[in-house]
Amino acid sequence: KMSDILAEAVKGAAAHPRPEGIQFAYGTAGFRDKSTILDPVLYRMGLLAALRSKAKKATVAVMITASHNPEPDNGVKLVDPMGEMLEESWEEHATDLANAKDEDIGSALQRIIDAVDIDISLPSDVFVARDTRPSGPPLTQALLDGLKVMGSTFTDFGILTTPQLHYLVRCHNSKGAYGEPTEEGYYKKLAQAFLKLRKDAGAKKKYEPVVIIDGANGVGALKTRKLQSHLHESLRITVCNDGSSGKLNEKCGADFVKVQQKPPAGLEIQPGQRCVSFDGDADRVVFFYVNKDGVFNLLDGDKISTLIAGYLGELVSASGLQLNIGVVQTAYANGSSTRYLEDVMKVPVSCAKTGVKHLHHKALEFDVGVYFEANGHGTVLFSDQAEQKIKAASQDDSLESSKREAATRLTLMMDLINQTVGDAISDFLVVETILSTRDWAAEDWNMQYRDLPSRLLKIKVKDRTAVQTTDAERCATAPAGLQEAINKLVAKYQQGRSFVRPSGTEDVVRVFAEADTQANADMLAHEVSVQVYQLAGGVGDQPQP
Ligand code: G16
Repeated sequence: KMSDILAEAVKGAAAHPRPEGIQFAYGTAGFRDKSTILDPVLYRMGLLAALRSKAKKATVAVMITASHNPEPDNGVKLVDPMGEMLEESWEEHATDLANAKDEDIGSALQRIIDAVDIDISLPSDVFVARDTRPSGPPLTQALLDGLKVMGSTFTDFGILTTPQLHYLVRCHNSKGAYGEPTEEGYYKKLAQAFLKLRKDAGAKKKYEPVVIIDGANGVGALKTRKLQSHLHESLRITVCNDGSSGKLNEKCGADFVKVQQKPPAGLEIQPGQRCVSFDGDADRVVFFYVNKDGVFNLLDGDKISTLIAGYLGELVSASGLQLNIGVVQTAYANGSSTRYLEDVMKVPVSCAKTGVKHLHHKALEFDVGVYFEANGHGTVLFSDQAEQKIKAASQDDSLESSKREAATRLTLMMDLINQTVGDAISDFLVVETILSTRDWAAEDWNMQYRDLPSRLLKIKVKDRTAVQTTDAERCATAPAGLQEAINKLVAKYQQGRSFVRPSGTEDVVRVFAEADTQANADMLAHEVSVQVYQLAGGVGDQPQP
């Protein structure tokens, strides 16, 4: 009975009391905070996940991770049946429930049930996984308590990468059409596609099948080891920062490498050696190398999307299919990448707000939508129609063999790409495939266009919601006067561009700037930071250059 379930939910909250005076918010990637205060949030997300499953009449998933954040943090995000991010209208329900007082949980649940019109008597089923954080197991327990109170069935997969969980729930709900719903099935699907794409590889002059992976001391390292045996001798991978000594994300991982613009600790790198950094839950990837003069070169999400869009574009034309390809970026995309895509490659580019869900939506507008955040989070979406056309062409004996072969390669690329969400392991294999096909070293790839120097800073303020933005975060609407100040500063610099936005995963305001030289990008970022500090209620000392 409904009243019994609600009463049980309230009773269950006694073991997961909500601390006074904290407001939780479902942000860019779910809830993120110090792990020590998240227990009540996890319990409540157990309750919510069961409701979501009932509402969708399908299995949903819950991932426990704080991804790129430091090890003491943790977080939780819900995954919808086809492996998408939780539908946006439910973020409010999640926030409401997370903030409900223990005794008010019943009425908070009732509000959601009424608003969405959920039949509570339906069954619910939830897939659960976590990253390698030590706080993961107790937080999983809190989540499972919530699920049990709701009478939900569940499968706890233990430690997985975030994209693996997205993959599993899609496989399960598509009744295997997307792949075998097991971790092994994931490795098999990717490895089979990868090995087939390598078959006609031929002799290489520049591409070397040797790569070093920085696993951020997290789950990506563990899972890459598992993948390795499936790849046989096709790729020689050395996994560093595998968690055997260092701390998660500390001086390593994709976020560190991207923001600091330098190699992670724990790697011994030869000039030209291709290196790869994953983040804490392996949904982001960036590449880098050090040239013979010792200069660090980053190949970030923008370089990855340009590489992929270029290659898929070639395959589509070679197949003779009429499919439009577009790229989705955020305001963080390097200005050179946008210009290169639009002016040289003639590919349409759209700009979305930060957060994969926003990019994902926009990418759906194309037959083949390539979306990447500069930080390395992204993937490719093929519309159902595109997928059907490609598959049909690959089996059409009446087509010229070159067209059929191009279509066949496209089907293999579709298998290699995790279309549910950005996936470091899958994206890494996609890039390796393209580099090998093109016979490119990292340096050749990097030469496609030259990045404008940029700088990303973070500023602590009393309340980060004081900063508000519009136009895909490129323009600040609050606090008053901030955008005018930014405009004035930007005008001083050649090729200057800058914007600010409140982070959705950390308690800071982010400041981005790019300009003609590194010194200018640094100075512009600094000057804008001072404005944020002064106008948006900076905390602590004023930023120093
Ligand atoms: C998350 C989101 C990304 C976002 C990043 C930073 O990444 O999934 O879309 O770019 O946070 O977001 P913000 O600037 O709002 O803090 P991850 O890898 O930490 O899950």
